[in-house]
Amino acid sequence: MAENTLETTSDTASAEAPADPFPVLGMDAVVFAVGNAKQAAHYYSTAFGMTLVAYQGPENGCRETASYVLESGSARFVFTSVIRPTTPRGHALARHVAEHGDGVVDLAIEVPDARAAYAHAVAHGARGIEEPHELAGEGGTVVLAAIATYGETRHTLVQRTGFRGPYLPGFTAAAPLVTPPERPVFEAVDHCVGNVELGRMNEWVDFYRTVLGFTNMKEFVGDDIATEYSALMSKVVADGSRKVKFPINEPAPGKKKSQIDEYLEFYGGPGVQHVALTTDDIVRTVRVMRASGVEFLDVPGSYYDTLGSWVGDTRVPVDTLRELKILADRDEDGYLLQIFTKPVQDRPTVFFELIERHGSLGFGKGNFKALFEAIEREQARRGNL
Ligand code: TYF
Ligand code: FE
Repeated sequence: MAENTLETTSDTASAEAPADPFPVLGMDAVVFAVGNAKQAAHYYSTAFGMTLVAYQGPENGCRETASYVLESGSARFVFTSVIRPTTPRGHALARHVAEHGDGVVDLAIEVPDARAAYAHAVAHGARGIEEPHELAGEGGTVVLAAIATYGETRHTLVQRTGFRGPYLPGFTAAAPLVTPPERPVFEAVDHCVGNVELGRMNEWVDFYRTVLGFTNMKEFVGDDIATEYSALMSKVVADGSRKVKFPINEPAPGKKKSQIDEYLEFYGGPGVQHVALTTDDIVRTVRVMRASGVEFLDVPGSYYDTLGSWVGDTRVPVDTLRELKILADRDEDGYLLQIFTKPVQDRPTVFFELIERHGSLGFGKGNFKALFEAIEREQARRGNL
């Protein structure tokens, strides 16, 4: 009897997964502060195949800023610029753009309960920026709260309940700027990478572990790779369901100036380095984007001479990978194809990655040498090596 009870108890315990301390539904939006949101909306429409869906500005009651919301698959980007620098919010945004250039101000996360998420984060050491507050309209409500992360970046926690509007209350639906592509050029946000100062990567990894209940993913760049050629250290944290993945980089002292130091110098501190976007057809995506003038990192032909021998068969023939400068990597779970744009603004700061995953949960560790050498060539061209 006693034995039975005990067994029942332990069976129940092992059948139920431990409750996720910080449930997450996915990325809600990547929010950029830019000098000219109108032109950014045009670039991301024509060059990245995104579709304008919503707008907020002086025409619909916002006197300080203009914001454009663009989508591709489940990915949502918001571009905001200041139109009146004399108001407090206008002033803060103008100062952000003056200091950092165009950059990411907010990695907004959709959660089932924003009040609970905010309370958990603040109770575990997060700096609150916006207390939870509810906005109503369009058939439902949205609860927003925000916490600070590295640099001047924040995480807005977004809870949508029955809300049917195009983005948030206050935004109105907008027509596409150009004819939308028949199929999205990319599908979703895969991961968002932060650059932090020398020696602070582990602090930020601990922040995500304690404040948001995230866990480490196995991929990391340690001392060995760092001193050999990458000049950076990197660890990846993700929420319990792996819907949101945040690698964190710090510079590593090496023979040459780290690409992370270059970023920190030109961004004026820590911030978002790259946003990776998933595609189920990277060849098509890269052809479309190259044809629209997006620049990608160059990869030497020698990379492809040996690729087939270690990466094995991939969906895309090596000759096509070589033509388009797409990288490939394989691990025990499968393989991935990936490519990196050059920085998309004048400062050598924010860039994008396109990634097509076939089982692999990694980040392209096998490509770090080729990738970081390509980045170093770009650094040298800019006179920053
Ligand atoms: O997200 C990642 O970890 C990979 C690898 O400057 C990477 O995309 C890391 C640092 C970097 C470029 C790519
Ligand atoms: Fe990446």
